Amino acid sequence: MLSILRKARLKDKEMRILMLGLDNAGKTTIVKKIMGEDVNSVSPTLGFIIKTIDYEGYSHHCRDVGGQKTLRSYWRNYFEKTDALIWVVDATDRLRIEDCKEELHGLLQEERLSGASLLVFANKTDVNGCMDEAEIQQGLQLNDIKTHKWHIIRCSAITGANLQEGLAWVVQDAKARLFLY
Ligand code: G3D
Repeated sequence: MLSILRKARLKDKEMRILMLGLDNAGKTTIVKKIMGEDVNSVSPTLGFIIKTIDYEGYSHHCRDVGGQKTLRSYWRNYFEKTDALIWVVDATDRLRIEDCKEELHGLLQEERLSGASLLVFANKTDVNGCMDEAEIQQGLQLNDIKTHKWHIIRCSAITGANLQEGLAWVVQDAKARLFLY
C-alpha cells in the first residue's frame, strides 16, 4: 500500500507542506512573497489559505493555517498526508518564544506528522535586534527533537531573503524520502 502511494506521488510530483506558526509570525506574507504577490497588504490569517506553489517542477500544496489560539485546536484537521512542516517563528517576538516552543513540541506529538521534515523559518530577521538562529534554536529547544529531521534558517518575508533556500531544503529532504525510486 505504501509503495502504491509513493508511486502515485512520484507520478504527480506533489508534496504536501503544512505551514504553521503563532499568529503574526509572517505565514501569509511568506506565502505571498513566494507567490510573487504584493506583501504590503497583508492581514493576519483568520482562516486557511491553500495554495499550490510550483517549485522545481514540484507542485506544493501549501496550507497556511491561522495561528490564533482559538484556531489551534483545528490544526490537527490538516495533518493528513503532510510531507513537511514549515514552522514560522517571529524572530522579534521574544515574549512568546516559550509559547511558540510549547505549541511546536505539542504539534510534533501528532501521529500524522510523524516522518515529516521540519523547517523552522526564523522570520523577520530584517529587523535589527531580533533573535538569531542560535537563540531561537535554544528557545524552541530544537536539540531535544529526535523524532523529526529539522533545519532552521533565518529569513525575511519582506525582503524575500532565504525563502527559496528554505524551500529548497524542504524539497531536497522530502524528495530523498518520498521519491527514492
Ligand atoms: P501571519 O499570517 O502569520 O498571522 P502575517 O502573519 O503574514 O499577517 O504578518 C504579520 C505582520 O508581520 C504583518 O505586519 C507583516 O507585514 C509583518 N511581517 C511578516 N513578515 C515580515 C518580515 O519578514 N519582516 C518584517 N519586518 N515584518 C514582517 P502588519 O503591520 O501588517 O501587522
